[in-house]
Amino acid sequence: MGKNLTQKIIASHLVSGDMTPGEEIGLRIDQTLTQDATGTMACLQFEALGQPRVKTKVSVSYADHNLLQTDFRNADDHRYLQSIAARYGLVFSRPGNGICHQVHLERFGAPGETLLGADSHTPTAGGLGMLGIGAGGLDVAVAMAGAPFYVPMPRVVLVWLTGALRPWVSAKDVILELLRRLSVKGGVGKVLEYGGPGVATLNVPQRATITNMGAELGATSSLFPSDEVTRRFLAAQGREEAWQPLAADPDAEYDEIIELDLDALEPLIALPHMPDRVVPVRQVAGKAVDQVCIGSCTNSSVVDLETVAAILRGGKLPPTVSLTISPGSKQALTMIARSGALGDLIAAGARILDAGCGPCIGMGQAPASGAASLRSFNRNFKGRSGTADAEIYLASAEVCAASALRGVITDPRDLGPAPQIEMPKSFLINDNMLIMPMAEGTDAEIIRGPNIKPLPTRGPVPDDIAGELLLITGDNITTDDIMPAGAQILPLRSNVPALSEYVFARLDPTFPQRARQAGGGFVLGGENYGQGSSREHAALVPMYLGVQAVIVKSFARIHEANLLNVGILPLVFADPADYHRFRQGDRLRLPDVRRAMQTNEPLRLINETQGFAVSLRYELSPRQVEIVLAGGLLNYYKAD
Ligand code: MIC
Ligand code: SF4
Repeated sequence: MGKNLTQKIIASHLVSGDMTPGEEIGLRIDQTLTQDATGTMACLQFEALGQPRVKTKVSVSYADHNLLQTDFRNADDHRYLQSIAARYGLVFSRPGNGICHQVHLERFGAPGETLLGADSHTPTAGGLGMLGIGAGGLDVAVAMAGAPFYVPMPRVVLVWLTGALRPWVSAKDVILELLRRLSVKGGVGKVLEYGGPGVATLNVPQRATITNMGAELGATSSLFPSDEVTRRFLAAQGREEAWQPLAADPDAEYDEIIELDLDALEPLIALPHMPDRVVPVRQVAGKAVDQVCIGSCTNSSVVDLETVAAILRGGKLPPTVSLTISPGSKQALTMIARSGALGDLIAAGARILDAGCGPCIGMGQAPASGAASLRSFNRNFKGRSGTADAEIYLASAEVCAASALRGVITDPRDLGPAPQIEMPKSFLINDNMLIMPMAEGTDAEIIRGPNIKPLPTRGPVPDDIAGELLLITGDNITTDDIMPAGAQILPLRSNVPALSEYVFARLDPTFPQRARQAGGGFVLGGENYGQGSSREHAALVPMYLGVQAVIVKSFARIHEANLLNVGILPLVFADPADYHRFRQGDRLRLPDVRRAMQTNEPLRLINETQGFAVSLRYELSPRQVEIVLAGGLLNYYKAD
């Protein structure tokens, strides 16, 4: 039996386990990426591991999220990251060089290699045939130290593409269509592997838009073959030597097959407040928009920006619309500056922001109260923009540009012929914003500002856990709900005590105080708990507040791993109906935890207030049980 491409890359990096879906496998990691919102913690953890130098082929530390620098804190974090990179052998990508995923695709990605990133959109690299997986900072720190990354062997879904995109229909519409069909939990435990005759019609920036937003499906990764199109992209980046052809065997088997006819797609849009609330643009056309934001790791390549410029050329924004453009990389920004497209954008009235994440993570450009904001981004979770009652819509760069011009949500097909923008034959290469590490053995000084606080720690999990039920959440709770980001909070990512004031801030601002008063306790959740970002802070900070166990109907992969990495028990109701029997404030007890978990028995959760008990399961390998019982991954490694 032939292998699919996912199995081929996994097989060539397998260090433990067998490739049965759901079973834990250990993977050798070739490259890592971290960014400044997850990277400070990952670097503190790397320091705690006591290794002299990173052991990967390439590890890059990006500064792209925290670019507002409203006070000393962002700048201090960046200086710390830069000094760590110099000392331990990481490449440092300076603020202004661009968004980690975009820059990594341009300058580092390599077909057939593995990339572990402390950011959920790491699968963007799948546009190049590289297996990119998102993880918590600690998992990435451990991979930087040369240890394998453990993940359940994914089921592999073939997305069979036929036809070609019609004018004004874009790669964003491909992934929005998949979100419409599969929902935000439809990809959990899976890799989406693209195949079929439609693949060759998509260039690498288009493929990367699709693999990027596969994260919103909850997928472990998304992957395109490496073909002639990939070779041309790498050659245009001056990196043809990184190319190798890669494809599934003709007789490869898949766990599932989805057919998607590119010809049949039309412009789509995600309605507030979930990326899977997708409808055709024409269904909401005519709705007024107050703000349009173009950029993010989904849609900020030079091809996207040239397309937007072509649509806006000679036009003028209506007085009701504010338009911002955040380029994905310095490369993309320099290229539109040289081509004149930047001038067209500015002339039309666009505001040009730093090459970075910007409004996507709520670092500036919070919309006005109750405003409608249309964005070419990947997430529209409630409140993430910085304005609790703003309505955020997600669509392609084309739909965004057309709507900005008209002041209302617009199907771009109404604008007449579509601009034809080809991928450049050669990209402008200038790596002067990448700082190479110092030679091994150099005693580079590590510079810590006052905002960088020590890592919180905890002891092993006790045998008997009792406490209060602190909060009951619903389905699809995101890590933005658990540990919000944005301009006020993001600068605190290396300061857990300060961050702890904001845990669950959007769901229940009294949570931190109640958790402190109760000395910690339990949290209950519904389906797909912890979806979205990879931020380990959504586990680390609740641990700091004393949360002992999170009990849900089902977990999102990265968050579940982050919980056990900090020693919080990630538990699942054996009977999901039991979720409804609990009330906030109930006194709960988990007896006999260590013995039961060491012998792989279900746990019993006793509700002492209401006088009943329910059964709980956990989907953890024996290795993961040891980690969580040790009180987390750092304790586990230190005990080694
Ligand atoms: C996001 O898009 O939510 C982020 C910010 O990039 C996160 C990482 C983080 O919280 O730092 C992600 O997607 O993993
Ligand atoms: Fe940055 Fe947004 Fe991409 Fe996250 S999703 S890496 S915040 S651009």
